[in-house]
Amino acid sequence: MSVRVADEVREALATGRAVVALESTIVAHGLPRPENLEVARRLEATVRGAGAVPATVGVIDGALVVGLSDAELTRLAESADVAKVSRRDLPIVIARGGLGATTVAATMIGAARAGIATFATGGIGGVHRGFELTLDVSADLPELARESVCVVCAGAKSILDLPRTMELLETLGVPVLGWRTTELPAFFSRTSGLSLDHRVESASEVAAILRAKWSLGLGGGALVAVPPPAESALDPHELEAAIGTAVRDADARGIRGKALTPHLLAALREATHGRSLEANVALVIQNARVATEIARALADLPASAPR
Ligand code: PSU
Ligand code: MN
Repeated sequence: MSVRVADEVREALATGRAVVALESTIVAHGLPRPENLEVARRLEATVRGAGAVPATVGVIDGALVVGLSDAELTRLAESADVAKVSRRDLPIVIARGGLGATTVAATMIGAARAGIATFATGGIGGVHRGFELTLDVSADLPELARESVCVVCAGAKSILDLPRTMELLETLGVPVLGWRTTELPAFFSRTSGLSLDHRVESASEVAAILRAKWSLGLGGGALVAVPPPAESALDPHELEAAIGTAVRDADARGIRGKALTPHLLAALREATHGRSLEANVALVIQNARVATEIARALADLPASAPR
């Protein structure tokens, strides 16, 4: 069996308790050591503290694991060569018995197979700047159209082409809900200049929208976009120059494909010194809290309601 669901997660799901999925690419490739492991543990503790069971997803010795143990989480955070696993990579890493960190796309697949409907992350992948030449569009976007999982994020980083990312989400039929906002957040900053058509005020509102979507037979996910905490948010104008430089540098050095996102993240971290890391940690923790509220609201829906 290539999917392994942790006992605690399986029992929680069987008894109708709230469960929140978490990804591992952010741990292995998105955050520097040793903070990555600390953040991964804090995320799980946040979900627990808010009243749900956390299920971090990753590939361990060829199994797609939903609900990593602390030892497994440590392996992903500390090992030197952890594969970055998206939809296309899953069968290969599994067949070869490998170790891998799952992207938003692959984490959605794991969550969906286990029956988890809520997932918290930092930012999703999207349409890259210059995609008209490279066709670089993250596999996260089509996955959002495919798997019935609600993804709670802080929008996406402006290393991406955010207007085109929004267009593609619309085409794919993915609802994007602004969490107490009518503007798409851009991960480090609360603003992107892009307005959202739908604002939600509460977790029960999100749960009602998900129920309506899924009971209509409209499979696929939804995005809840949560603005990062104001105290640690960064100035978008300041970021723009650093992003421009990082994108041009990656292009000049021929960095593309799955290496591009981790490269841009690292370049941005350097350009902003420690402040981007602090902002990053604060926002994922907040997203884990919001996702837990949503998971609890979904678990509280009458049992007859389809999920
Ligand atoms: N964006 C971030 N931080 C991240 C990622 C994206 O701000 O850690 C990770 C997520 O795991 C996401 C993946 O699913 O990068 C997207 O990679 P790609 O663009 O190669 O699809
Ligand atoms: Mn890509």
